[in-house]
Amino acid sequence: MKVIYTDKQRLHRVKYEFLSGEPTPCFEKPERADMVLNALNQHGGFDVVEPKTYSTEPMTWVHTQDYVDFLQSAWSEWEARYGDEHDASPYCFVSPRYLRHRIPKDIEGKLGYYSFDMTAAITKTSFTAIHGAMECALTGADMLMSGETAAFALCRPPGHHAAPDLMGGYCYINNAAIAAESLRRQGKQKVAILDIDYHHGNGTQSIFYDRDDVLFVSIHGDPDYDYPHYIGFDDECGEGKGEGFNLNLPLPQGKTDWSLYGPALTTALAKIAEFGAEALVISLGMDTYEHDPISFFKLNRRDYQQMGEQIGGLKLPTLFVFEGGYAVDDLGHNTVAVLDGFQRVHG
Ligand code: SP5
Ligand code: ZN
Repeated sequence: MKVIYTDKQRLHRVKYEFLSGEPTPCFEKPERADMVLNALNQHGGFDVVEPKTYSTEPMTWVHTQDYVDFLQSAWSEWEARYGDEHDASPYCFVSPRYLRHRIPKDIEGKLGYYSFDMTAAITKTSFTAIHGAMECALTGADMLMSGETAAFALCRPPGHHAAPDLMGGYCYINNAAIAAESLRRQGKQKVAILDIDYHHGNGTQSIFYDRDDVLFVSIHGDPDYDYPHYIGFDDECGEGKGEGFNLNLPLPQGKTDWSLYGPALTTALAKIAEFGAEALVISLGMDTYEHDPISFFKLNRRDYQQMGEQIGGLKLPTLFVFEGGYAVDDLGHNTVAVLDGFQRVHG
C-alpha cells in the first residue's frame, strides 16, 4: 500500500495545551508520525511517497475563504502584537448565546471567532504543515482515481474537528473532507466517510450535514461525557437533502471493548454498503486504544487487526486519513495492525 507523507508536517509543533487546569505538553506532536513511519518500515510492504503539490484553493472546497485567509495571516498578525515567544492562541469565544457573530478586525478577536477550544494554537510555520497535510490527503484521493485500490495519507495536524470556519481539537483544515470532496469532483458519485477516531468528527459532520452525496458515519465516545461535548449524538441524522445521510454511533466511556465496538462497526459498514458508496474515506484515529492518555475505550492490537479486516470486507477503493491517537509508544504498531488486517481481506 502507498503511504503519503511529507516532513513539512513537522513544522507544526505546539508547546502546550490546557488539560485539567494545567499547561501540559501538547499531545499532538511530530513524534506521532515518526512512530507510524517506524512501524510501517519494520512491517514492510508499504511504499512511503511524497505528496504532489497543490495550491491552497482546495481548502475553500469545504472551508470559507475568510477562514483560510485567517489561517494564513494569523501568525504575522499575532507576532506584530506579541512577538514570537508564545504560540498564537485564543482566550475568548463567540458562544451562540448573547454574542454577535461578526468577524473581528483584531487578531485576538479573530482567534476566538474561528476557534471552539484552546487546543488549536498557531505557530510561525503551522500553515506550511497544515498545507502539507492537505497535500497528502489530496494525493491519496488522486491515487484512488488513478487505479490504486487503497492508500494511507499520514496527515498531521489532523483534520476531522475542523468545520467550515472553525478550528479546534488540534485540527485546522479538514483533510478527510477535502479528500472526499476531491473524489466527488473527479467522478465518484457517492462517497462514504467512516470516522473511527475516539472523538466525534464534528467538523466533517458539519461540512456534509445537508448533502446526500457524501455519507458520514462516526463511532465515538458518548458526547454526554466526552469531547467535543456539544455534538455527536445519535439523533443527528442530517438535514434537508442530507437527511438520512449522517449516522452517529456513540458508545459508553470506560467499558467499550470489542464486544461493544464490533457490533457498532458492523452497523456502520452495513449503512455504508446500503448507501452504495463508490469510494470510502476512513478518518483513522487511533485514540480508541486501551492505553490512550486522553481517551476511554478499551481496544487492543488484536481488535485493530479485526477492525481492518472488517473494513476490507467492503471491498471499496479506500483512503485512510490519519487523525488522532496519543499513546505514542504503541501508536505505530496499532496503526499498522489496521492496515495489515485491511490488506489481508481487501487485497
Ligand atoms: C484529533 C483529535 O483526536 N483531537 C482530540 C482533541 C481532544 N482534546 C480534548 C481532550 C479532553 C480530555 N479530557 C480528559 C482528560 C484526561 N486526563
Ligand atoms: Zn480523537
